[in-house]
Amino acid sequence: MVHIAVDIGASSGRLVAGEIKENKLQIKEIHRFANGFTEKEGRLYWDIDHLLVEIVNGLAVAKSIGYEACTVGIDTWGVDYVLVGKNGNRLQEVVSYRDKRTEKTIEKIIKHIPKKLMYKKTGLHFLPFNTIYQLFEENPTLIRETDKILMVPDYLGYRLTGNMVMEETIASTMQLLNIDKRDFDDELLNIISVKKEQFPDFAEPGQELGWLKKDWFPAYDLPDCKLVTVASHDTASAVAGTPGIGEDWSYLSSGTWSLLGIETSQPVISELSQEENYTNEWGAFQTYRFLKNIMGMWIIQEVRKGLPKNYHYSQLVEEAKKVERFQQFINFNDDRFLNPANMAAEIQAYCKETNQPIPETAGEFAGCVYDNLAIIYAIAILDLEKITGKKIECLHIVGGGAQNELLNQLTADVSGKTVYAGPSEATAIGNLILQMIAVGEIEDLRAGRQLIQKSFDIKEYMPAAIDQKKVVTQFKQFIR
Ligand code: ADP
Ligand code: LRH
Repeated sequence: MVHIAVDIGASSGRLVAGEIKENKLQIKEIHRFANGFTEKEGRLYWDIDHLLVEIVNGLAVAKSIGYEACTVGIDTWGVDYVLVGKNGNRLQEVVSYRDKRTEKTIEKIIKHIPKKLMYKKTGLHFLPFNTIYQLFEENPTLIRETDKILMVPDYLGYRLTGNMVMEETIASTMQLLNIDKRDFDDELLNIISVKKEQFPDFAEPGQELGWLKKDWFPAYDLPDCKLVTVASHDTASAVAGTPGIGEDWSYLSSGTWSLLGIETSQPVISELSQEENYTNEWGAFQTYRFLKNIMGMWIIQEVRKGLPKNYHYSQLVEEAKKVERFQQFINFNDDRFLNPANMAAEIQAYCKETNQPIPETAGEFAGCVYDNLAIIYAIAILDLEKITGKKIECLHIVGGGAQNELLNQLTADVSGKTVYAGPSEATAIGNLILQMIAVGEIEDLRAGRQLIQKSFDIKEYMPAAIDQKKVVTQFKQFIR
């Protein structure tokens, strides 16, 4: 049977068809489209209606190439949501998590509840854009008019089937769930004046969502699609699609964000994990994603926008290879890089302030981004080992960024760990694997990961001997 993954990240979306043939998972990208937010009257919004149209366009492509019937799963980026009124309509445009409205909201919320207690209850990292802070900043009248708050992938599923759920992996990114109760935390809901009834019932990955209402889209010739809830948070799907075997592997889901962590069966909540801002998001099959959000490819995406020439990412990698390594040390995880007006200028300003060489060319910018990301990844692995007391043997890099062989090698070199890169479409693959488990084509996640291992080309990068302590120490001088 054919399955279709709808995977929408912050920079692009795609529909990927997958089926098992000759004991291998075969995938085919059938539709791809750009994603991004735009500014309207000082606020940043996603174009959610356009995303819906692109999904339907992609399903029409599926039909045109001969897929008559399939299952479909949707995953998207985390934290953002849609307010839906009593008549089922969207009450406002979907605000992007990079909007500045929540810049100071963590401080406001922790006046109502100690940070430590909030971390203990939720296990979630403190990022200014978590759903809890966004809802706190919403117009109270609009919140009162809201019948249901739907996370983005759940809203898209609703617009295709008419059925509302709150899939648990994406729900966990809200920082509103109590990790012990595995339900909403009443105290946190009270603080933001939102009622539990304003969310739909929880759903787990693998549950049936419903049939695509083809008659809602009369202009299209569509296949018969049964929608299945997958791990609707893209990072949860990416981890499900990472071919780690055994116990000692870590992952880096490398897209707009770099999410570096381990899969655990229990949350890890300690003073140290809070101090280093590690999170425990919920994964498929009651696992946890103990990970760190690292600013990631967003930095190069934003630098690229401002370059005089239109560089392909692979060209930027080639340019970066030509420059000397470790010319600047920049903590890209600093909030100043979350959404500056001009990323290249922000990097230059930082270098000037810290008396470091100022990048000018495409290669110098890309080189400085990749060098520093490699160091940040290496530090994140060291911290993971320190927090968990676990020895990590290797790092699996998946996502679009896994195609960056310079960064893969640098990451191996600075971390001293063996890096395995690929698949670059791990998120869509994880989405497909969960659909296949749901219909009984694959037994479990472990079998799914073994299938990925044998179906895709995974590149190995062995660490070269470099003085990793020196670069890490030099870098740490610049962490505020
Ligand atoms: P998201 O799902 O968050 O939108 P992706 O997983 O699609 O992100 O990854 C996008 C990133 O992958 C780009 O920002 C870019 O840095 C990287 N990338 C894509 N193609 C290549 C390539 N050929 N070489 C190196 N990096 C690439
Ligand atoms: C990656 C991601 C990440 C979230 C961020 C908002 O796409 O879902 O896991 O923290 O977007």
